[in-house]
Amino acid sequence: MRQISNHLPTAELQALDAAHHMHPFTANEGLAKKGARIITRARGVTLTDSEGNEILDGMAGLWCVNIGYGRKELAQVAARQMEELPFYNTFFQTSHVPAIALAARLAELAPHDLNHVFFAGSGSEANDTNIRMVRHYWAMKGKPDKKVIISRKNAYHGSSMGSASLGGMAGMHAQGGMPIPDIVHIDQPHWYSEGGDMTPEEFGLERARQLEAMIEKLGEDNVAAFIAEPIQGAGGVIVPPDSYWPEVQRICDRYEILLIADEVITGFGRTGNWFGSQTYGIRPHIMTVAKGLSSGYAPIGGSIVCDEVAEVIAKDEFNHGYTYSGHPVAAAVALENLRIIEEEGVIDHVRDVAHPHLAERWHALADHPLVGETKLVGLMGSLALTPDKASRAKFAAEPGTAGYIVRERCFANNVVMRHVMDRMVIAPPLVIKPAEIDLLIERATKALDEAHAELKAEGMLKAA
Ligand code: PXG
Repeated sequence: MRQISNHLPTAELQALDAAHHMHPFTANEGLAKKGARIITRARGVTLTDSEGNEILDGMAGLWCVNIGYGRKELAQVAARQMEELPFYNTFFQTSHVPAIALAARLAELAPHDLNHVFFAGSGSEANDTNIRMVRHYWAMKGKPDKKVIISRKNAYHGSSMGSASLGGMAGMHAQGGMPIPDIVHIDQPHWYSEGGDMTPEEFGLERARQLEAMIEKLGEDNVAAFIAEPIQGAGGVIVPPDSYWPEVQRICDRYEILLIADEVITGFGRTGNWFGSQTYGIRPHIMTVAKGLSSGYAPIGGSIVCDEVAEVIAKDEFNHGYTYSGHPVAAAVALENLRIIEEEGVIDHVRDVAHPHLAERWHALADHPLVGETKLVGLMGSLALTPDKASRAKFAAEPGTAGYIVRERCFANNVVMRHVMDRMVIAPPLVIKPAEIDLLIERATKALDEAHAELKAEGMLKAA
């Protein structure tokens, strides 16, 4: 068998990649012509590619490497756990120490009475668990008609049939027969794009009250739950107006429905607290977690469930589970990651050092001719690209064209920033230092300047 290693020439790796590897969310034919960028190693907040470029990772991998790359403690814990017990299941009345310890730790960390954990291998799987769990909960309570889950347009909850149906991505629904039945979507609290002449506060209330209107329309007896990300991540880091979450909470308290907070991105320090629900004063019945739970070092996710729901579900066999629910190696890695976050004061660093420093630099980008607004909560931020700041105009070009150009200029300047249509987003590792933030901003500014010049030269600074 031929060895494929980091030491092969980039072109050869790219050719093998193009021949055999189907990339997620990618037009693979186009990528094959261009060749994928190949990342070979990483330390702290810095990636190295197969050409030796050092790239500042403004996205923490995929919103997940919260403690940064290259922490040997996690590698050692994984190796030790693999030697001791690489796998055992948690079905058939068995358990093991890593799953027990991680569930107990999550119960400690999670707010209120979120004391029970159903493990999964990813955020998508965890949200599939949630669909089945909330419907089964109501059936167990003698209300089998309470099945509908209300979600939001432009939400992202995963890529499996269930979780992608919860999500509100039209492009995903268009492929493969989604959404599955009994999932409906209300509008998102995206003031910049959809707020028109309303103030953000008025708009936040209006969007929250769509939840109430939808519950009334469907009938409370038919609604199982509302699911939402405290801050929409993949949708473009859409920070809701301050009026939004208190009103949603009021509505959830008034009606007999469950609230699911999808904390896959907002969990584990991203917003400056352990959970985004704490940042927004939300009291969910279930929290979805993944990503930052292990800082991406091992695939693991889960649903953290309140006493009432867990107690009802416990009365009968819940016919659901994954081979890798509570995988011992992933659970041990997650525990070590949580130890580091706590003992090294990573969340205090976000709140007291990294956020204030980044906020000052990030919001200054609002003066750039291409930037319409800047948002930052903890260490998740976004900026809107616009051809006309005053009117919050969209570009005349196909949506996403300007964003793509900025992203390409970011890569060329050795910084990773993602674009979501014509919004740029960042979510760097939580351990990022002030000097690294300065470098991120310096490179991002250069990318914005170059993109601005390119858009101008191509006559693309026209409003729609
Ligand atoms: N919920 C939320 C809020 C997420 O952001 C998932 C669930 C699904 O998790 P898994 O582990 O199944 O991927 C996510 C994942 C992007 C991007 O382009 C974002 C995610 C995944 C892939 C790409 O921003 N978020």
